[in-house]
Amino acid sequence: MAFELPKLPWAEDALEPYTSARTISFHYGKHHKAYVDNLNKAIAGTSMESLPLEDIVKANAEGMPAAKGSVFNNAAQVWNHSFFWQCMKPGGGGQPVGPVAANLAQAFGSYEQFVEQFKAAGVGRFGSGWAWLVSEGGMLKIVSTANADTPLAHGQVALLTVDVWEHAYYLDYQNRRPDFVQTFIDHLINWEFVAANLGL
Ligand code: MN3
Repeated sequence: MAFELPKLPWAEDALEPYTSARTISFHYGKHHKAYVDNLNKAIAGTSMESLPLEDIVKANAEGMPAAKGSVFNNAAQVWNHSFFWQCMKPGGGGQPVGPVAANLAQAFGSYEQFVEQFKAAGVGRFGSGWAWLVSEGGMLKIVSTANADTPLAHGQVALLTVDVWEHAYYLDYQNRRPDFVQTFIDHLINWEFVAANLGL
């Protein structure tokens, strides 16, 4: 069974004006689709064809005995993007309420400190990659990963991510990555998805 490009959780223009339909059409319709197509080509005729995506990512992570970098890169990018779309929603962002807010305050001291650290992780990632809120051993933390790397490969549970590859923002924000990350925080985060990932 080949992997399929998952449906977006909203219409391509639903995140405007914060992320344009044009950005989503390239990011989802070209970049994400290419990762799916390349993964399917890479695993065709191998024993990986019958594995769940998460298992393919973990088995091909750096340092694993049978790891293949090209399989990891495409499988992890399929997973990362499918996760990323769910991290956004029209009318999202801003300070969460309820149990998620309490979890952030407990882990980072305040919502403002969470924002500062999450933004620093996204803006400070040199080159291409991702900023994440993860849970590791029951503790919330903020990490950034390079290129296709993903918390799945490090025993961490992903709770929230923002894609900081240039293709995620260049059409709308050009070189202004900090503005994109701030806008993601203020207007796009799907806190209900984060709550679900926390088991709340
Ligand atoms: Mn991307």
